[in-house]
Amino acid sequence: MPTSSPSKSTPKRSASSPPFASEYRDWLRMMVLIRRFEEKAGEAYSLGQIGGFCHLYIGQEALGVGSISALAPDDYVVSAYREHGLALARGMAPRAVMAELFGKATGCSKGKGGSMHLFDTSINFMGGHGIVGGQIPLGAGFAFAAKYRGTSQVSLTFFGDAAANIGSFHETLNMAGLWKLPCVFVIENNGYGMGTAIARAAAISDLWQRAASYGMPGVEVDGQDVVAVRLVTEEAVARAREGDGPTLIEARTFRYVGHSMSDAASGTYRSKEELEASRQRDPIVLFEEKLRGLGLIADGDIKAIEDEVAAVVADAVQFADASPDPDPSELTTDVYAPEGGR
Ligand SMILES: Cc1ncc(C[n+]2csc(CCOP(=O)(O)OP(=O)(O)O)c2C)c(N)n1
Ligand SMILES: [Mg+2]
Repeated sequence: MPTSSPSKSTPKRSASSPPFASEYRDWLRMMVLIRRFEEKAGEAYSLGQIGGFCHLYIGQEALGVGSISALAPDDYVVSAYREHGLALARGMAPRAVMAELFGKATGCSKGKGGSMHLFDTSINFMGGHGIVGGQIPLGAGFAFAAKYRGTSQVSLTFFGDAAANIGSFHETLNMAGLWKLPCVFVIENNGYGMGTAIARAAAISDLWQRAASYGMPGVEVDGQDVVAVRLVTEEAVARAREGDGPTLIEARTFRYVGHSMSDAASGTYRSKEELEASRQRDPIVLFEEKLRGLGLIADGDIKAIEDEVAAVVADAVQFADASPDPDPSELTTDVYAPEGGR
C-alpha cells in the first residue's frame, strides 16, 4: 500500500465550512485550559508543591485537542509522559490531574503515579508512560483486544519524534499493519528528543514516510492547526473502525518550554530565534484568529473563557494542596491487577 503524501491526504472538508463549528468553542476552551493548567503546574513545581519529573505540554495543545476530539467515548488513548494536556482533553477532571501531580491521594492514580503516570480506565485513558516508546506496543495491544472482542473501539497512541527511533515503534507498526489493527499512531514531532534535534537522530526527516514499510498510510499534518489535526485524525479513526487498519500521523509541533522542569530555560540546544519563530505560530492564537475571521467569536468570549478557566485551574490547585497524602498502607496496593479484574 502506498503511503499518502500530505497533499494526497488533503482533508475533504474545508475549515471554513465547518460541520463541527459547534465544537469550536469547546476546543478553544480546552486549549486555553491546558495552557493555563500547565503554566500553573510549572509554578507549583517551582514552589516545591510538585516533585519528580514534570513535562509540560505548552505549545502542543492543538495536537491533543484536535486528535482526541475525533474519538468515541470508549476508544482508547495511551501516551508517553508529556500527557497532562491529553488527559484533560480526554475529559479527566483538572482536580484529579493536579492532585496526581501533587502526589495526593485524590489524584487519578491515588498519588502514586505522579506527572508521568496519569491513568483513568473509566475513560480508557491508559497512561502516562515514562519509558520512551513503551506505550507504542500497548496501544497496539488495546487495538488487538478490541478486534478480538469484536468491538468497534479504536486505539489512539501518542509518542514523540525520538520515540519513533525506538525498536518497539518498528516492531509494533509491523504487527499492526500485518494484522490490520484498529489503531492510529500519532507522532508528536516537536523537533527534539530532550536536547537532541531530530535531524541529528533520524535518518529521514519526514517520519510519516516510515508508514510505507508497514503497509499503512502515512500523513503529515500541521500540529499547530487544531482543525487540520481533527480532520486527519477523523479520517484515520474512521479507517481503523471500518477494519481497514492503522494509520501513522506525523504532527509537526513545538514545545515552548524545556523538555522537563529540569530544563526550564529551554537549554542551549535551540536558539532564541527558533523559539521566537515558533511563537509566531502559537496554536491558541492561530485558532482565535481563525474563529474571529469566521465571526464565531469576539473578544468578550475569549475573556469569558479565560476567566472561567482561571477559576477552574485555581480550584484544581487549591483542591490538590488541601488533599491528603496517600496513606502508607497504600504502598503495596495496586501493584498487581486483582484476579479477574481489569
Ligand atoms: C527507553 C528510554 N530511553 C531514554 C529515556 C530518557 N528520555 C526521556 S524523554 C526522552 C526524549 C524523548 O523525546 P520524544 O520522544 O521526542 O518526546 P518529547 O519529550 O519530545 O515529547 C529521553 C531520551 C527514557 N525515558 N526511556
Ligand atoms: Mg520530541
